[in-house]
Amino acid sequence: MTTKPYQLYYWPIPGRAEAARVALSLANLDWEDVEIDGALFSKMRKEGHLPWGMVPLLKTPEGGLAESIAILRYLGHQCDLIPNNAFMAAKVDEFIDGISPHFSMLEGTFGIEDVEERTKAREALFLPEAKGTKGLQLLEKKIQESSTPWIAGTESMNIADLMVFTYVFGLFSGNFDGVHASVLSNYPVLLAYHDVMANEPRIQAHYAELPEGSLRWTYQPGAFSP
Ligand SMILES: N[C@@H](CCC(=O)N[C@@H](CS)C(=O)NCC(=O)O)C(=O)O
Repeated sequence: MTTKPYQLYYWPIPGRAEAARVALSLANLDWEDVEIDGALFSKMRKEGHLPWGMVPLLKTPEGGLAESIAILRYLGHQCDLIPNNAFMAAKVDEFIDGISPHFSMLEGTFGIEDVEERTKAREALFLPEAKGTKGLQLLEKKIQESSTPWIAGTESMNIADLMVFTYVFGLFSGNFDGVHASVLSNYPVLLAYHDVMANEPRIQAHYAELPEGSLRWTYQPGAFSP
């Protein structure tokens, strides 16, 4: 049993929990990364620990908190990733809410048991006009529209940047059959944004030392350089 005041429950991949993990660290909170497996997930669900039947779940001294974006908004206040100006904070929320439906790029492929079939289905997502391609194109458009280096037009990095950076580049780690890092070479604007984020001092320090074989290589500077 852990004695840490904060515990984050999620699968042992970056996925929808990575932004929260980074925020917990940037906020210098005393936290534990609880990597769940199928058995623990079923137990948590059965025992009613998951308000919406899904992970991530953050246990805090005040109680449990689900939904990755709610968790990120909560932690964002503690690591200075939410603008003080109410309008700019709302613009960040607008960005997150607007982009969210375009994010579940691999949805519908996790249940495909045959690896070849799953690989083909995912490769097809990044063909012209397909869901993954449209999602990445939309992100490039939003990056270009921003008047600052940050995705929601803020003066400094914010929770929307953390969400986009950790989730999108995490898709290309090699963990998902059929999602190839080479796809990103078609997205120079996205790659330039990767450079900005990976070199942001707090992000760079966070990912500076990774264990051998870590899926998090995608967050280091130059990760997708030719
Ligand atoms: N809107 C939720 C979605 C969370 C979600 O899709 N979680 C997946 C793992 S990435 C899950 O727990 N799936 C289990 C299931 O659907 O049975 C969030 O952002 O937290």
